[in-house]
Amino acid sequence: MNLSQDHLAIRPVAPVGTVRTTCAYCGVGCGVSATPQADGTVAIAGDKQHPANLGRLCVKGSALGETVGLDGRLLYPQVREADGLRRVSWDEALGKMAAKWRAVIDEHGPDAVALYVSGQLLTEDYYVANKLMKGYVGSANIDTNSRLCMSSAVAGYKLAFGEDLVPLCYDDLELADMVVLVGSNTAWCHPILFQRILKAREARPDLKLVVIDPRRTATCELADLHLPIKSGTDVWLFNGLLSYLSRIGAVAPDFITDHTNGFDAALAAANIDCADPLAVAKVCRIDPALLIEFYEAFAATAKTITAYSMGVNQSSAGTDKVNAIINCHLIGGRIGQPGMGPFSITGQPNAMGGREVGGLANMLAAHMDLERADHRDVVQTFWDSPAMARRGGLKAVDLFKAIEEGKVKAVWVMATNPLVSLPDADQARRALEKCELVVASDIMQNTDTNAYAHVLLPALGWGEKDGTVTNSERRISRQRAFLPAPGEALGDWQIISLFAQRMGYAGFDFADAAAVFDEHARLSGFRNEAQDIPRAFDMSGLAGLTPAEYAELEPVQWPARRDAAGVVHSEARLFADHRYAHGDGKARFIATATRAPANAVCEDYPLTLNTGRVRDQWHTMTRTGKSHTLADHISESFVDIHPQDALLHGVREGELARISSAWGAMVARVQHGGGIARGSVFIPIHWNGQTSSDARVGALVNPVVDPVSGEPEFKHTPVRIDQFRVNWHSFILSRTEVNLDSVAHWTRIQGKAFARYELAGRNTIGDFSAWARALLGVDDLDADWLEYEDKTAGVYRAVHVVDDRIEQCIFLSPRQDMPSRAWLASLFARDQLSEIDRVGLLVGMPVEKGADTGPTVCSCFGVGRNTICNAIVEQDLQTVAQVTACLKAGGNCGSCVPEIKKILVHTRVELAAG
Ligand SMILES: Nc1nc2c(c(=O)[nH]1)N[C@H]1C(S)=C(S)[C@@H](COP(=O)(O)OP(=O)(O)OC[C@H]3O[C@@H](n4cnc5c(=O)[nH]c(N)nc54)[C@H](O)[C@@H]3O)O[C@H]1N2
Ligand SMILES: Nc1nc2c(c(=O)[nH]1)N[C@H]1C(S)=C(S)[C@@H](COP(=O)(O)OP(=O)(O)OC[C@H]3O[C@@H](n4cnc5c(=O)[nH]c(N)nc54)[C@H](O)[C@@H]3O)O[C@H]1N2
Ligand code: SF4
Ligand SMILES: [Mo]
Repeated sequence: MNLSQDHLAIRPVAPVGTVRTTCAYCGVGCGVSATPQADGTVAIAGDKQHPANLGRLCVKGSALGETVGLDGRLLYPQVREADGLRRVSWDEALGKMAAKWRAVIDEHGPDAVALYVSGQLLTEDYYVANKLMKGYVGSANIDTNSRLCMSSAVAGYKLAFGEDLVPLCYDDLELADMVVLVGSNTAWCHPILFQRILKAREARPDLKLVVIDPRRTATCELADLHLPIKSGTDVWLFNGLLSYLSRIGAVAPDFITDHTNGFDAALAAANIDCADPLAVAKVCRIDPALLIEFYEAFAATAKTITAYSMGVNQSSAGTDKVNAIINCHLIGGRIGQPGMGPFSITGQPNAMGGREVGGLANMLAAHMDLERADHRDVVQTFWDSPAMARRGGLKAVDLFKAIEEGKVKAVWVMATNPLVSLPDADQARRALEKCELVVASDIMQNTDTNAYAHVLLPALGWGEKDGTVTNSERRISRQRAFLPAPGEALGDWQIISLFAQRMGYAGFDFADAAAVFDEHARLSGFRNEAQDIPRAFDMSGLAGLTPAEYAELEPVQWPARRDAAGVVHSEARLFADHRYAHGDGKARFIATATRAPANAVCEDYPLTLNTGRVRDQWHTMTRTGKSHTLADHISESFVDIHPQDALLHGVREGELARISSAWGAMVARVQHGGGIARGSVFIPIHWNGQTSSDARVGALVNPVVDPVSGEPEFKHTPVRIDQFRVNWHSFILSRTEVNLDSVAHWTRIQGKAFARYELAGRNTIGDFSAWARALLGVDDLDADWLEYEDKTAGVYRAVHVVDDRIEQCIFLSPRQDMPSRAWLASLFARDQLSEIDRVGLLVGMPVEKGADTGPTVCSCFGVGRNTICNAIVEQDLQTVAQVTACLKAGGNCGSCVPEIKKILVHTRVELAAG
């Protein structure tokens, strides 16, 4: 495969003008303007009219155009046979699936089949998948990767409010006087929301930003207060806060009496071991003065928002963490008014749409309860369906256990990559290996999960598919197609509907996405007013749209109801009337007892593994991994460890280490990021079998789950770290794929017109030149091949030049200290190598000053670390604003501002020290 062509693989398109759509990534749900160009590329800009982002985009959103190429796409249905995959027709693929499902259901009942779906499906896809399983197959064995993401938030809201309701909207973040971010690296994971908060603080410096996170993240760099609590101690912290608020009288007695239940029990539970702030500070391992400062600020600030994400949800006490936070809002009646409340920030673009359609195994469509006979009746009547699931289905982790045990015999995985993202990911592999029929719907041909699928189904991807997504503030936005469908790919809802029809089910003859949306909107209002307490999830005002109205639907928040005159009324925030969804109309305090994470460190596994995201990659990298812009910021998996722990465990910065747990092992490069506390390590979630030989962190993660929500404890696994001994280090930049068979450890990184490989090996290399030629596939002895060798030092470098242009280069050393990748990458952008470049290549460093820009800091403008450091020194820059004025860095999405700030401090300290 020729990468220089292939990574740009483009489809022939007839330009359609600018299409307004919604970003493919995070739950902020930014509006995007996409303009396909005549040359097949797509120009991307922020949609100025979208209320979530008003024209701004973060670096991932800005780079969307680099990810829509057809290279690596899954384009045709395929079936696995003894000798590999065979291309088949849709008819054959669906026929094979339907025959097996029918046989399994007939013999073992409906619970022997399952769907495992995703918050990256559109609401229309998600709705049809749920209808199929719950109303036609008659099983609730449909769960979603959102189980791994925000099921604790759902459980907490349902316990407190009686319905899964996010009470706030984004504007509230700008109206608040204090924003507390708990377990949320917002600067990197929800960058546009973070920018909105920062902008609000610029205008109103009194707005206080507090971050509660065991790591000092990029988000903390710009916070007013950071509480680096010991991981897993959030319930102590918030129970302590509840106790404190009650003690100092920061309570709203009338609100508690009139609108809530359970206060006394919750307070009593909090007082058991959290009444003394000193004791709480000790458990949380923070300075008591810091704790008191936070408690005092919280007590004094009515307009406080507590926003939380995975540091809260992904815990064996996730639901309790959520309720401990909500309790602290209920005690002061701080909810339902502008600028205040408990805010679950959702991760995926359509996590919220999944909640609307009942995407989780324990929910029913339109926020109805699977456990309630009257609700089941409403839904079944509306669907006019032959069956109805009667009890909750298997939650993700249990589902994969049941597959391994042979209880579930056929599974259909859709828009998620469980072999990478589930905890104990090797168990997931064993499960799929054993399963009689694994079907995977994806947009990519090669994923870790697809390798175990018997049937592969090609889905339309972002830019090709059409439908709606709902963001964290309940705002429904359209994703619109602006590219033609590639190969034989179909929209997920279409695939599910075709399958349902093959199963003989009526009720799936939707004409288009608009028809599915209409049915979903109608169900949300069906018999809703007749309920004692109408569900807040009601978007019936959006039912009955004409196809043109659906096509042009503007972003709109639910509830969205139509009045008698036909005007749609949408609500930005909930609970202004103090009416909650429990039978008595009141909210509930939930007693939250403290408990430590499920597994503590021990002699064999003395460190705690925390996992999460980096700024420029999305999940398992099937899409962001295609972008060279996004590859530069952090290009390899790493394990962030405190320098003293590194010393203790015999690992060194820059070198490879093996990290292992009771469940599995992986390899990553040791890093001292400066933000990690002693006793823990942090590893990103993104790298997997397609991008690295052995950097799949899911294999290590403890599969223990929260007892209420079933959400796994992704942030707390006992691990050990050991040296990963190798004899040599090497890296390659190449316009063509290389042969990695004999390499002990590798990572593949997308470059602009080349791929970069970081390699390490254990074998002894006899003939350097022969070794290099074999890896790069250059057997022509007449090739333009420059090389340098120092046999005694074990150092070797070679450059393969074709038509005066660099084609490949390889560097080998027993040590990690090799030339700058950024400088070499810049040579691939040239049509011709100059003499000075050739000299540089052989001496292994740039000869020209400034040629090495260093690793990318600002991905939007491609500004490297060295460039920033040089500018600071040479132009005596003092502030981030000056760096931005000088180099543009940080001037677009702003996500690199925390890093620029760090570099600035560091460089100025070095300058001062001479
Ligand atoms: N760049 C990027 N952005 C993304 C994504 C992506 O893949 N890449 N994915 C999206 C998705 S699906 C999601 S769910 C969100 C996730 O967004 P976030 O929740 O912000 O991201 P994470 O990095 O998973 O974890 C957040 C923080 O929780 C902290 N933490 C760990 N343990 C504890 C604890 O016990 N208590 C507290 N208080 N904090 C703790 C971690 O140190 C980490 O900094 O991001 C979304 N946005
Ligand atoms: N250790 C650890 N593990 C984690 C987490 C963590 O913090 N730590 N976080 C968890 C969380 S919050 C999440 S959300 C998950 C995410 O984990 P996954 O959902 O497994 O990750 P993705 O890479 O987003 O997988 C999406 C898949 O769908 C494909 N795809 C993209 N678009 C479409 C489409 O339109 N249709 C179809 N059919 N397929 C499509 C992609 O190619 C990809 O294979 O990871 C979880 N796992
Ligand atoms: S913040 Fe970035 S990733 Fe999230 S929706 Fe907006 S542009 Fe997309
Ligand atoms: Mo997520």
